[in-house]
Amino acid sequence: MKIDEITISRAIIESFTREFLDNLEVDAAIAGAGPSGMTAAYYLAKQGVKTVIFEKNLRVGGGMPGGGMMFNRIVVQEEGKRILDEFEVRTTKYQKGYYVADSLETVATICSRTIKAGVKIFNLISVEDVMIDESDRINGLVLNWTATSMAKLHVDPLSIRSKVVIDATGHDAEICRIVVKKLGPKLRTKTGEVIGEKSMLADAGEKALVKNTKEAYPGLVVTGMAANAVFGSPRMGAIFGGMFLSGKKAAEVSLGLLKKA
Ligand code: 48F
Repeated sequence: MKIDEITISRAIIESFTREFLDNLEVDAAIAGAGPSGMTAAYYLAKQGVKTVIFEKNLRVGGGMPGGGMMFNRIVVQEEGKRILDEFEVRTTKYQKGYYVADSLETVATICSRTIKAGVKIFNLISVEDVMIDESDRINGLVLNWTATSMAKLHVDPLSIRSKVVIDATGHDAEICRIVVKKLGPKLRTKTGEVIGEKSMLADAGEKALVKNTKEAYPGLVVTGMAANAVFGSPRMGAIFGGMFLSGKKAAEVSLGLLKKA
């Protein structure tokens, strides 16, 4: 068979376009393919929820590939290990209650399991705004190519509709900040604004993470480091168990919202 360049182009464009069109209306749309976003997506898809992730970067994994200060390992505690076991990510016991995993194996395995569970991940696409209904409830995302915003090109975005949106954008809590900027200080925090994360205090940070994983605004669930940033809890560094547990809880909270919708 003689390989034809135009058939390659057609295969890529048609296949991508078909999947993008198929994800214009979904049950759950997630901003960010870090540990919390991919874990939330995985558990939602396992329950038959139509789920899509938009990741602004070229690669997935968020803060995982870099491990702790570029030592590409992550640490999880007992509860976090149970989730890694479910994904079949290998861990090594360091000492009682502390397990170490290769951060690249973790990213690759979770990403693969998440996609195979039925989640579509679109990389290189940034969430630049939310879509709202007449009562200001969030019901979708506004998207643009990351390269467009990096080049500061004046290009209008496209939108997708979703019954529930999850902010899994990490330390910057980008979607919650957009809500405050565009819709006012109406988050379910003490001030209605993003409180901002506190300095490192790993045990408290990990414990607060799951508690902070909730609906922060009608139609918007917040997970991962974004949850601690929004509700003003400490950071925790390269321990990742809380991120996986938070992702799992975000899936549960979102399922509850979907049942009510
Ligand atoms: O930062 P990230 O890994 O967030 P996470 O899931 O996990 C936090 C840990 O990695 C680490 C930590 C552990 O103790 O503190 O920091 O809470 O992943 C967030 C992802 O969201 C993407 C970003 O590129 C990253 O991959 N992201 C951020 N803003 C946007 C976005 C946006 N506006 N649109 C799309 N993706």
